[in-house]
Amino acid sequence: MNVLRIEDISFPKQLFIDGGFVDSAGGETFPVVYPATGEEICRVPWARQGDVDRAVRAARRVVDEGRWAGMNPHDRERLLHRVADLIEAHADTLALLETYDTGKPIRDAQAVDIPLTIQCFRYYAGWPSKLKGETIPVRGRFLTYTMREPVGVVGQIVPWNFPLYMAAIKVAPALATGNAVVLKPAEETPLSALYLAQLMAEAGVPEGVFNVVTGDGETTGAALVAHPGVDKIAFTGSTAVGQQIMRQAATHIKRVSLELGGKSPHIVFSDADLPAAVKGIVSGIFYNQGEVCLAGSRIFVQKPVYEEVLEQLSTAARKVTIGDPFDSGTTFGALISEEHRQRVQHYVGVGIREGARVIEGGRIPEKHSKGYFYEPTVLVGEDNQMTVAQEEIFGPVALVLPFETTEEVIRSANATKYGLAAGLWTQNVSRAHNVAKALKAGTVWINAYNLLDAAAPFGGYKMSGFGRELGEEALDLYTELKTVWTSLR
Ligand code: TXE
Repeated sequence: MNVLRIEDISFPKQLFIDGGFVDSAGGETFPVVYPATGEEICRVPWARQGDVDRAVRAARRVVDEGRWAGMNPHDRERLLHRVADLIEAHADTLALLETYDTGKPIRDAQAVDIPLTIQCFRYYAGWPSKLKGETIPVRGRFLTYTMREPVGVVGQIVPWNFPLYMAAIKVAPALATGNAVVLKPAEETPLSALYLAQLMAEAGVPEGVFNVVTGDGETTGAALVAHPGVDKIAFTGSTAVGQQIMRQAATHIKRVSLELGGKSPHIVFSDADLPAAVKGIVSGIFYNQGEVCLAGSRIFVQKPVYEEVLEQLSTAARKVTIGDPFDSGTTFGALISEEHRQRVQHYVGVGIREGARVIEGGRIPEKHSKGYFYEPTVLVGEDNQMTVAQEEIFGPVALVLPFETTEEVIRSANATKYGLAAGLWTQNVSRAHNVAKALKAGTVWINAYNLLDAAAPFGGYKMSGFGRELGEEALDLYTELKTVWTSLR
């Protein structure tokens, strides 16, 4: 396949602050690596505290002058639609950047990351003119009403698994509700956020409304979290960093919303449509190389169909096409980094030591000596307390556990510190809804898995975080509610 190269795509690989592309004040940069070869493809600025401060001050001015929130809501809608149109017009380039940054198959970037991003911007583009308050029937002669106001300056810190889509989930509702944003993409995957900045400028989004600072977590991300000019932090990433952010945010009682890790149960009852269930399991754990917070990584299978599911799952895992992400036939790309691949491999070793058995994968594929590839892996075990049943691996490692009764599987499924998502397969409608109700998870899929829609809220229970992104609910994350009492005497 004749592939565009990164050099062919011209856009400034610089920080985007106050409507312009600039270098970091100290001129420092860091490399962007293509995970499928391990090669450096370009460098981007490393924003230090001073650069973050410049971005926050630009956003602060927008908020203090009311330039964005005060705009006619219909004009804000038009601008956000224009951003969506431009993303659509540049879809091929953005998909390519996502693949270069993440090592994911280009077909996934084209079919999922970019369309979901466009849908997200379109969905929130419709909201500015619909942000209504209420009148409240209080005692006596008062007119009491509520109105929504933007939170102000929002710092948004996103991970590397779906770089542009994770940004869109946060940026689109924040801008729709009149906030100014400073976005920090993950250090592994900064390119699509910078490209988005260019599209924002082209669409005519006013200066300072949207800013991007590239850099690592410990300096750039932490500077954003600590900055007193930031009113809210929206974060997606590891639970450990989420905890750190919550602690730091306490200093200024900064608003925080967190979308963190998961160890989602995926349950197959013996009356399930097994071929469909196995397809769901494969997508649940191997899609995006398992680097998905929603990954269905604990697969509970009812005993009468346990052996059959294992067999079908092994066959399906062997059929996954690992290879060059730019090859349109590739369904499984590289992991994000060598460090991450080692983490995945370490977990497989721990699983084996704790009694799990590898029935598929568990190795670095020989064919792919360059790049950070790892085979789709299926472990079987008995014990839901094993490390690999409790800790998020964030890679292509399925753990299959047998169960007998519905009560037992509900108990095991909920016996985790996480609560992001869950899936279940059965043809019994009552069981499906009873189990869905009993599962402690923010999203439950019945006879389906891995579905998202801009209109459907999504977020976690327990240590998977709090706050709901997407849907109407995300508007709550980016607005303050003001109550006004007026005496009518
Ligand atoms: O995440 P980090 P990492 C989980 C997954 C994965 C593990 C580690 O289990 O294996 O986390 O991945 C920024 N202050 N998830 O190390 O460190 C960082 O720069 C402010 C689940 O990549 O949490 C990046 O932009 N920001 C997850 C973002 O946080 C900080 C997606 C995520 O990085 C910071 C990613 C700090 N102190 C990883 N430290 C999901 N829920 O989808 C880091 N960052």
